[in-house]
Amino acid sequence: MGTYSQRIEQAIKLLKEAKHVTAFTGAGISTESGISDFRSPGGVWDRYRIVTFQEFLASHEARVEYWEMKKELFREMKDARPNKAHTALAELEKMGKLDCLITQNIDGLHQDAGSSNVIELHGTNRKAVCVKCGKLWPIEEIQAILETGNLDPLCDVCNGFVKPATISFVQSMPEKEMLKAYECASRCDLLLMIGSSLQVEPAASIPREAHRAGAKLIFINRSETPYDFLASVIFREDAGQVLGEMVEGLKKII
Ligand code: CNA
Ligand code: ZN
Repeated sequence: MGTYSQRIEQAIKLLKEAKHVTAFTGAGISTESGISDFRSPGGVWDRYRIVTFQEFLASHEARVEYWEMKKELFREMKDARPNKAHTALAELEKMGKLDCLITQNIDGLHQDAGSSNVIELHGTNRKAVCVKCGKLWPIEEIQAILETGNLDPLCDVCNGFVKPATISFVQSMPEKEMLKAYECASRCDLLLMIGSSLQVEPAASIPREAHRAGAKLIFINRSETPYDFLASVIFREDAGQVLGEMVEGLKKII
């Protein structure tokens, strides 16, 4: 793997040489902002069962169970601020060095950090949507309803079920976003993969697609992934530190 400083140097060199850089992020980029990731023990996800989209549509009990979990997650996300890793990606974009930012996250922290071209593959927790007519609300409005004790809010237009504007398990992926993401993956010559266990499909196919199309890959992830063998440089160190140093290093040589 090489020493840390060798890998940083190598990553900065790849970044400098690349013409089209795409970043692909997962829950791990937000842990340093205080939001638990999916697989680490003790997080929200550890304490609640996953309610699938079909279950959500089928029963009142499932919807209540779902919203209970979301209420806790909102609490965690409410005070979260972008960390060094989010800021570094926003800076790369401003330097003209990042074409696309594809995220599996639903926390909105990339946008808070100043990134403007964000492809949200799994939707956003910042809004709620009626599953029947598509009406959207800022999440705060629905949160206020939940706080009154109503854990199965209904649409005021069509009486449909209201759900956060995220993609649930066994719900189909947003077509437009997936297409854009594949386009970015196949066009880039360098892909930065940050904070994803790459266990959720089809999102995990994005780095595979970039590799197939000839791009080099840099992985910044605390734990192993099934696709580590595709990466030219691998960091197990924290995303904030690594991305921070990469971008600082790049600034000095361009
Ligand atoms: P995951 O499966 O939890 O993987 C996260 C990965 O990040 C793990 O392999 C960790 O080792 C690694 N990691 C954690 N912290 C750091 C760090 N500071 N630096 C480097 N690596 C770190 O998460 P995925 O994104 O792969 O799973 C996909 C799901 C989880 C997506 O659908 C997300 O929408 C969903 N999710 C999103 C959020 C969020 O928006 N912040 C939080 C939790 C889950
Ligand atoms: Zn409606």
